[in-house]
Formats: sequence, structure tokens, C-alpha cells
Amino acid sequence: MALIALCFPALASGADAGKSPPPAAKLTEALALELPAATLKGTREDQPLGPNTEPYSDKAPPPFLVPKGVKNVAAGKPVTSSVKPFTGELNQLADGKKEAFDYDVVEMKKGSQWIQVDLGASYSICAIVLWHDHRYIQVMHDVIVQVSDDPEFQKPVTAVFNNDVDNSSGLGVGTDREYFETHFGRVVDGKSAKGRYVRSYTRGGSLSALNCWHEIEVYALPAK
Ligand SMILES: [Ca+2]
Ligand SMILES: [Ca+2]
Repeated sequence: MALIALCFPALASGADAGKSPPPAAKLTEALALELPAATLKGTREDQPLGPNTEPYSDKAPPPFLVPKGVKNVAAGKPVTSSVKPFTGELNQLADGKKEAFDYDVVEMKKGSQWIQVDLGASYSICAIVLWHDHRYIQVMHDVIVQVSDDPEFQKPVTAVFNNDVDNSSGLGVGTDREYFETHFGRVVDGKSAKGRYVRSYTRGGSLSALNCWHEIEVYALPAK
């Protein structure tokens, strides 16, 4: 079996406390992220949300466990996109800056648009962390994250996240939930998917039809 599930969310305490951890847990540690400041503005009232949106929370999500030695292999790597941004430059998507400042935002026109990071080599991907526009409390639509060794994203493509439950972006019916943007970003389980390229889609949000990003990080180990 080529793939081993090394990446999984932390087990909750309580019912699982006291049980022996699975063997892979010995190799894991909590994913450490450099978080921007929280500057949530606005209100979540009256936003047109989908039927499958996680409740808003300003609390930190539970730790996400990864194997020791994972690194953000997207840092400083080349980024391409489906359309040229009209605000910001693509290299700002992997420059480590993700504060909720207007000058750290990359904005693209409406519709289903993607950004794509070339990691430079194939990796076993443990986590992909997304910061869309967290200047305001809002929900981004049709968040889809894919991994491939093909820069054109023809087959084979591994989809690791998809919350497009009505398939309005045409990449298949998603089963993940929509969520509110916060400074915590969103940790997507990479499921040990193997690939050199990570592509991530959005299709506007609950406040604006535009596609706005701060940063994407990819935590991975070299592919075996
Ligand atoms: Ca950035
Ligand atoms: Ca949709």
C-alpha cells in the first residue's frame, strides 16, 4: 500500500483520553502556524449563507497533528492563477504575509477562479492552510483544494477538500462544509496526497462576488 495516513486531526480529549494512541501518533506533533492578528470586522447577520455552513467561532480550532519534520514547502514558491489579479501580485500568496491589511490582499474577478502553487518537486502533503480574505467576517463559496503532479490538472488529480455542495463550479459535488473566514485560516487535511502542484478554487463569498486571498501554505514531507 503506497499511502499511509500519517496526517489526521487530533483526537478529542474526554472519551478518548486514557486510551493508547495509534502507532502513527508517536510520529506526530501539532502543526505550528504563524497566525496573523484577528481583526474581524462587520457582522455575520444577513449574509447569504449556503445550507451547509459551520457555525461561526472565534475560538482556535483543535490542534492538527502532523509527522515531525513537515515544513511549509509553498513558501516563496511560484504561484499562478486562472486570471490575473487586479489587486496585488501572485507572489504575495506565498510570501508569509497574511495580516488583514488591504495591501496584503490579492483580489481576482468573480466566477470560479483558482490559484496554483508549484512546489518544485513532488511531496507527500499533510496539510494545506488557506487564508482567504479575513479582513471581514464572511464565508467563501466553492472552496476546492486539489493536488496533482500534472500542472494542467488533468488526471490524476486528488481532491482533498470540496465544499461546493451544489456543484456550481462543475468539479464534482462536495461533501465538506462552508466556514467563516478567521485569522486562524483553514487547515485542510492533505491526506498524504502526493503531488508537485496544489490548486485551490473559490467562487466569491458571502460579502462579495470577488475572489480574495491572503496566503496559502502547504505542509509536507518529501514524497517517497
Ligand atoms: Ca501573503
Ligand atoms: Ca456552490
